[in-house]
Amino acid sequence: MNRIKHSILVAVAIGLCASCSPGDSGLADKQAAILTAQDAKSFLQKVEADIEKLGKPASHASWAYATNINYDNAQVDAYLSEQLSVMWAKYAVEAAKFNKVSVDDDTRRQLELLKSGLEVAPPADPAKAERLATIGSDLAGMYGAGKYCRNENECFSLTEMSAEMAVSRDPETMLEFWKGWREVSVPMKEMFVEQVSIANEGAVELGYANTSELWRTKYDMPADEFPKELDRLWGQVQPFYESLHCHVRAELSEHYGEDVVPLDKPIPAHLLGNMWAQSWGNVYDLVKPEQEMNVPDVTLALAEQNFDEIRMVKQAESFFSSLGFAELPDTFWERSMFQKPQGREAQCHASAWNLDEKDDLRIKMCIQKTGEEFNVIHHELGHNYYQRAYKDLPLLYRGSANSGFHEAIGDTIALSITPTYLQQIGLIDEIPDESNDIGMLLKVALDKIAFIPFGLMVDQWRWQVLAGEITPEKYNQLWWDLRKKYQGVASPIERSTNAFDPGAKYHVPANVSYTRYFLAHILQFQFHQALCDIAGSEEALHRCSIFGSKEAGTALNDMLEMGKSRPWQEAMTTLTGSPDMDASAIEAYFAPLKVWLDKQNESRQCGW
Ligand code: X8Z
Ligand code: ZN
Repeated sequence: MNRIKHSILVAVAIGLCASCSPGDSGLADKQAAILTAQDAKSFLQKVEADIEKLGKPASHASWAYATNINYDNAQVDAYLSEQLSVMWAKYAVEAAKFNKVSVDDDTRRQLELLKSGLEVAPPADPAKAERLATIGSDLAGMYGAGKYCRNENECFSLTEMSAEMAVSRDPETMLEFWKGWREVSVPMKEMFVEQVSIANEGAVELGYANTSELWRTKYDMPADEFPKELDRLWGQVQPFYESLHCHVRAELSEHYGEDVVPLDKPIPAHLLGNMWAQSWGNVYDLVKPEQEMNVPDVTLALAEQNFDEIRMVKQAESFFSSLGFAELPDTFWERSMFQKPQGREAQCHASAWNLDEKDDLRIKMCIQKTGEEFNVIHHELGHNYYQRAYKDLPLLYRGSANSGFHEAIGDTIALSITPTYLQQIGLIDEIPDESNDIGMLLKVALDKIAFIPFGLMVDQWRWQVLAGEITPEKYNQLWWDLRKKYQGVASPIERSTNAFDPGAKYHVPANVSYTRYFLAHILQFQFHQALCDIAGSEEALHRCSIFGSKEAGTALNDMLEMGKSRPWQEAMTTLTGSPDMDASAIEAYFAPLKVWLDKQNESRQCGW
């Protein structure tokens, strides 16, 4: 579970100390009937102290492993993550003893957060808990060190293949890398199946039907209501997505030929400029309007201005500073990993950490000097500023209002990287006038709107898997059924029976829930809209940048500081004035593009 270590649950990670016996908190001897509200408070204090104590070395071990994947670091990471998760599970069980004790709201909320805090719950059987931790570490290592070898002498990392797929227009090369990367996940499947089975035993011991239910209980509403909430949000975006899909498919078909991209079928997944076909901004050139559009090329601008990795991060930091957030500490610059280290394996998937729950903030990335990665840097720093804002709350409140909030903050800021902002910081010379907006909006939609059904389908798959609703032989088939249903994309080739394509996406072997990104892609537009209002912007939503607005910064910080101390609906209200997640800000942002897309699609047959 500590795989959320990439930031969020670093301290809220998990585990048991070998010296902790079941009676350690002193509760074992007391009958529930005589437990008091004061007992509950003392219990939470002990939980906090013990988890903090073990969480710190566990975080450092995780960092050491993620930035240096080798056998020894895997052992230490697995051991400490096991200790922590077993400790958490033990306290989660104990928390239930207060179910009938009358306690104040704040205590009740912390007890509930303790019960549902794990992502992967270890069973009480020590051998099973150990096995669960080992599988977790091993899967992470397999993904992080994964490579595709064309032959004995020519191997490619995921970073290298992703960079090529972003710019390649050669279907053969794209298919080779697409297939190649999916060889890495074949050997993961057996371990994943075992992990699901052990984790479900642990979930049952905590009182949940299975891990799927555990994952769906974390949203301040009944677990069975939450999927309906997601369906509602998806329903709001779906017509727009289908217009975008229709246009992109038609243009790709024009470029590659109807035999490669048939006009009545899902789009082959290797042609969309991204290893997982999850965001499509890299094919902008193939689908852009015929009319010449001046859309800033940030990748080019970064190269022209000689930006290196550190300068990209400094530039992103300065945006947060302009809102009134304090600068990042010196240790951030000393201890972060900005580039792939030489001579050792590392987990390149970007992440943001707070190692000591104070100010030991860091990011871990293998930064590519592209506009896409400039956005990812803002995304990661959003995590760091959130972590810093809630660091003084009680341990169980140190996290985002709901998982989507953590993922949305940096993206919200990145929505303010408008042409006006780029000109202000000297990355471009002139601000394109409004006649170029369709180009800019199309580029953003290719990244953000195309992502939304992917953000949804990953956990539609996982919830079924984690609930034991489908058998391992059907895992891959279900994955592609959902890819088709939600995204309208298809595997370019028949998948072999041993393929485990979900394992080729970081969050599956890392056990990080994915609904967070679906939510974030809705929330970031709501946050952007609210902040633009607060900043007093009179521009159209897509031209608004909150750069330099201390008012917007203060309003954002007010929400971040709440951590998860209140239901997310309250955090939402604090910033936006409304308790609901809602996609109408997306409609407002992209309004001109929707009109344009519908016109392009007039004589086209859409759907798949
Ligand atoms: O995993 C991430 C971040 C780290 S929290 C880089 N993202 C998702 C992904 O890469 O699949 C950001 C967007 C979606
Ligand atoms: Zn993130």
